[in-house]
Parts: sequence; C-alpha cells; structure tokens
Amino acid sequence: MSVQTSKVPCRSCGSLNLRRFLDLGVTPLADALVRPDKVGEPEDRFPLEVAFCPDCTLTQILEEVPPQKLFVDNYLYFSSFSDHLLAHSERHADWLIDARNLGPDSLVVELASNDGYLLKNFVDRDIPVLGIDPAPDQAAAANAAGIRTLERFFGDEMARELRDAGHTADVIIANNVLAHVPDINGFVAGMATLLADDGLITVENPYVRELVDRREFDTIYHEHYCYYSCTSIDRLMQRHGLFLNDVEFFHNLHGGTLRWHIGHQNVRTERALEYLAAEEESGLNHFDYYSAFADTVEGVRKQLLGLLQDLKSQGASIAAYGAAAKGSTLLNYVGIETDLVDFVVDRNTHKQGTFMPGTNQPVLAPRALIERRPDYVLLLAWNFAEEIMAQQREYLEGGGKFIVPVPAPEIVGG
Ligand code: DWN
Repeated sequence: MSVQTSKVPCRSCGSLNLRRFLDLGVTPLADALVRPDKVGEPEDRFPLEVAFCPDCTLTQILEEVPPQKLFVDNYLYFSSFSDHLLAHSERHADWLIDARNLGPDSLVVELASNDGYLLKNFVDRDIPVLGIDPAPDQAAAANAAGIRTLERFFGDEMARELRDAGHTADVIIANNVLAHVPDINGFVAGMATLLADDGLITVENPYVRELVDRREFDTIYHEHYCYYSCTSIDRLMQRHGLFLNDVEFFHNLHGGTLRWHIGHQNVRTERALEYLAAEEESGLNHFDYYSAFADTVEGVRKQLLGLLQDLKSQGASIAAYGAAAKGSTLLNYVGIETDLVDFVVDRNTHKQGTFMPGTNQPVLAPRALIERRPDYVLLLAWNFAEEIMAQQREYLEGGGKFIVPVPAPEIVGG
C-alpha cells in the first residue's frame, strides 16, 4: 500500500500529517438500505479511505459524509434487536447504579441513546435519565417507551444549554457514538461541560487493535469516522480537561470492545496503565502497525470471493445473515452480488423488505432460511455469531452451514 500524506486535518489534534493505509473504494452508505421503490436508481457513493495520525495516534477515515445524511434521513439501526447487547447493557446499568450510588436525585445522560435499550434499566429503578439521539424513529420509540429523549445531535452548545438550565450529569454514557461524530472535540467539550465535578463518563467503542489483529475491515464504513485506542482516546480527552481513569475489555462484543472510564480527575487504575503501556510496546501508536493491513485485507477478499465462487460452481445456494452496516462494507468491497448471495435475512423488522446498499440482495425475515434452506449462509453479523447460531439451530440441524468471513473465511456447522 503506497503511503500518502493527506491534506485532511486530523479530527482530534488537527495535524496535517495523516498517513493513508487502506482504500476500500468508493462505496454506498453502509446503513442506507434501499427501499423497494428506489431499487435500480443511482445510490450515493463516497470514497472510503483510512488514515493514521502519527501525532495523536488516532485512526480515521478521510471522507466526511454529513451526519444528517447518515443518521437522520434513513437510519434503520435499532439497538434492541440483539439479546446479547441488551444483556450487556443491563449489566452495565446495574453496575453503574451500585458503584455510583445512583438514586432519585441523580441524572444519567446517554448520548446516542437509540431506542432507549439501555436507559430503560435506569427508568425501571426510578433513576432520572435523559436520552439524546438525532435519529427521529429511534428517539420516538424511546419516548413512547417512557424514556425521556431529545431528538438532537449532542455537542458543547447543547451541553451549555443543559448546564445553564441547572442540569449536570452524574453519569454520562456514550456507547458506539464517539466513532460516529465528525466534530469529536466539540462532542468531548460538551461531555466535560455537562459532567458533574465528581461524575463518571463511560464510553464504549470497538478497539482499533482488534480491528487490525482480527482483520475486521468490514467494521470500517462512513458512519465510523474514527477508530480508537486507549492512547488516542486519552489524548482527545485531556485536550478538554478529562482523563482516562480505567479500561474494560469485552472480547465478544462488536468484534472486541473497550469501555473507557473517564472523569475530571487525573487518576488511573493499574489496568489503564497496562493498556497504555501495551499500546506503546506493541507498536499500536506507530504507523508501521497499520502499513501492512491493506495487503491483509486484500488477502481476505480474495479468499472469501474464491470460496463463494467455488461453492456456487459446485451448485450450492448461498444466502447471508445480518443486514448490518459491516455486512454492506463486506459485500461491496469483496464484490458479492446477487450472482453469489441470493438474499440476506435480518431480525430487525425495519430492515425487512429493503435491499442491501450497492449489491441489491433483498432483506427478508430469518424464517426464510427454513423456508428456502440455502446450503450456506454468509454470517455478515459475525459479531453475534453465538447468539445467531443458537437461534438458527433448526437451520443447522437440517444440514445448513454458516460461513464466518473474518479473520479468515471459515465454514461452520452441519
Ligand atoms: O456502531 C455501530 C455498531 C456498533 O452497530 C452502528 N454503526 C450500527 C451497528 O453496526 P452494524 O449494523 O454493523 O451492527 P450490528 O449490530 O452488528 O448489526 C447486526 C444486524 O443483525 C442488525 O441489523 C440486527 C441483526 N440481528 C439479527 O437479525 N438477529 C442481530 C442479532 C443479534 C440477531 O439475532
């Protein structure tokens, strides 16, 4: 991969020394599932290139698609369609309530609260909450469920409005959102403004080390402007008077997720110190760690495309599971169209009846796997493999097989 320096400033530190290491082509928006009346019409496409900042270690894409286009106009992602994620969220809420001694005089604010999947755990225990999410349908679903939600993009201006109105947050939760924000300095400044002096912020995000080590290139799409490490997060936070206090790792969530504990106090647990030291020692803070990733990704592409073509040449039928954003990146980058994969199934009813961006497979309900019995199912939502395969026992017991695409294509089951 020829290394080129970009003239796009780093989203975190403003450096002009960004170094591009991966080009996934010009692709459609990963969550822009195509409605039936729009099939065949030209889809918006944008360059999907990834760069590393040698000055603050943040990995990021070079293109900036307006958030309005990504999260408001046609956003179909609802968090409540994963039992695993719901259980994870409930455990997190329970821990926060106990560890922070939350009660009726507390305030828990969640940034990018989606359909209220997480805040409902606090509401059930009579703890005041405020959800903030710009996606209209998700915010409406949360409010309908009794979870107070403001349909807005969060930033420092909104934080000041809330603080001026007398609101400070004892806990701020920001799960899978800091990757989705183009102005991360404004967003983090808002967190610092809104957080009570002794408050706690918990931020969850997939770990960029896992993205590279486990070849999870399909988790790269235009919604994800940034890809974080402990080091890059800490440098971003310190710019706004916040500090990385602790780190938790969840191996089986979204391909490897970190939960960062952040606050106004400059204190660190032994665990946080270990993560920061390991990132420096492993080379994660330096460009060479990323320089060979493009070749690795190209290898996965060739392997997967070859496997699917071989199976088709043997007369096999192939479907896919999970109309996920990552699934869209995978199908488009590898070049998996309807000649290879006939249809995609997904439990999210809002996605059923649409078509995959760029590759046009119809999205059906999971029962189609039993009705049509494809020989193989490409698992696009591989991050939920355990949950989905347990759910699809009948398909597997009937001789069906799954294909897990990363870190290397593998046939599972049967
Ligand atoms: O940051 C993000 C990540 C964390 O989640 C967001 N950009 C949106 C989303 O990305 P994604 O769409 O790649 O994530 P998921 O959650 O891996 O997508 C899973 C898809 O699979 C969803 O459409 C729901 C569906 N699903 C299903 O049909 N049956 C999921 C489970 C667990 C199931 O049992």
